[in-house]
Amino acid sequence: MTSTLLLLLLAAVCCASVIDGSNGLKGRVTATRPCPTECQNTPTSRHCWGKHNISTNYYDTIPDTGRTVEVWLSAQEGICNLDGYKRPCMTFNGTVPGPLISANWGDNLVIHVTNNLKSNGTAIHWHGVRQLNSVEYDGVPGVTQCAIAPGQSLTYKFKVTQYGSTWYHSHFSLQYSEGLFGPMVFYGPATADYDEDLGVLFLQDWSHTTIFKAWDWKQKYGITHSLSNLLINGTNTFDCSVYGGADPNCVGNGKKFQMVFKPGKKYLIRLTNVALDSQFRFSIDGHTLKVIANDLVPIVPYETDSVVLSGAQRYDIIVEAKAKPGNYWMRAMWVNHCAAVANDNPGSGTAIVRYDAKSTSDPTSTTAITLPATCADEPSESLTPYVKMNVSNIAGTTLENLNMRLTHEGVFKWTINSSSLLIDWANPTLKQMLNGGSIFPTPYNIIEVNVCFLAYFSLA
Ligand SMILES: [Cu+2]
Repeated sequence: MTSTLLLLLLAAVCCASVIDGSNGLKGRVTATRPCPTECQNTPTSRHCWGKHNISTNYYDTIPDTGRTVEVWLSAQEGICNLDGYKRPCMTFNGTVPGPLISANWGDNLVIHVTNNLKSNGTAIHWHGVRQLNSVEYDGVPGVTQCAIAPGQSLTYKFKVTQYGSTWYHSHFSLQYSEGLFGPMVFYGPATADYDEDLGVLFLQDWSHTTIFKAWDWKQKYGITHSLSNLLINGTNTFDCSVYGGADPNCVGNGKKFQMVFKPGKKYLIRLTNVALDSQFRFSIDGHTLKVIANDLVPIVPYETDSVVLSGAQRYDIIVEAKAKPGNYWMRAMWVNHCAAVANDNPGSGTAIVRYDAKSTSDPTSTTAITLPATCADEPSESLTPYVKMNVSNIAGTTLENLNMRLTHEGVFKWTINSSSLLIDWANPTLKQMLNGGSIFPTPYNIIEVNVCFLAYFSLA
């Protein structure tokens, strides 16, 4: 009994204990060797992650780091000048994009959100984050929670079961397009090596009028207000002369985003499309992109000269600095033919890659890449998940009729089976279900599915 206990204890302490039972002393530890060092994640071993690695099935295996990352976010109003034009906006902690939330795979996140907006409720969604046993923190007002009232706070708590790149944003009305979004990075292994992680690179569109005003005009008068500009990581230039030089809000001090490359280094860039409308085709003149992850799913790497991002999508790319040292345009080509709302500066989505940090000149590089002909995603044959998972036992499918209708107030609404849902913010559906509710009004379009099917259903 004692020796068994000893054996178990030693085995627990040292994973590589050698047990020799051949000398007749069954179960006695006769020799040990040092534990092998856990696989370290370094520039030449990005597939490693301690006891886990890039082959670990992250659906079944969730590391427990025992660490909690605590973050405080304030949703507030202010004046933003992102491209040389001052306008009212909404921010997290005073900046657009908001502060980086980062954690390790297996950490616990505790995020305190305070609503300091004057008259709007809010709720924050962690885009693409698996809310395993924490669905009440998914951040969808009227579905998983009541909106946070002005002056109130809510603490979101969830476990980081995935790794990769994503973003957080208000899920309340149009607030994210007013600036209420920020980067979220979960560190973990990768399917290819890189030297330096340059973080999230946001591709965004931007309006010089508030989106709430634009929405109001659309609803009341049917006028579609075009957006004004495109931004990369929340910044760009803007030519005030188009406003006749008479608009006092156009101060014209916008800047292009810049990145500095050292020759021979490999950089990880976490591309994220946070636009209100449409896709981007991203490229860097003179450089090849190695794509290693899509939407928190590590993929078998593939090389390409450009990558197309639909709304809210993320692609992690590795770019090797092996062009002739100089200045190069980084391009987020806005796919105008896939947009419902026009942009006054559809060609403005550029930033600069420099090999010399001191250089201030504009690149003269060119590209042969053109806008995609269709509004399709990256080709599905390029997107092979690194960890194979079997999804063949989905128990059932239902076919529902998605459409649009024009209301008598002249507003377009999405429909499922000809009805649209105006959610009751004061009575979230999750609460209704927890209270045993089983009767829902027709607009809720309740579709009965079995438990297996439900396991694959995701909110928002
Ligand atoms: Cu989202």
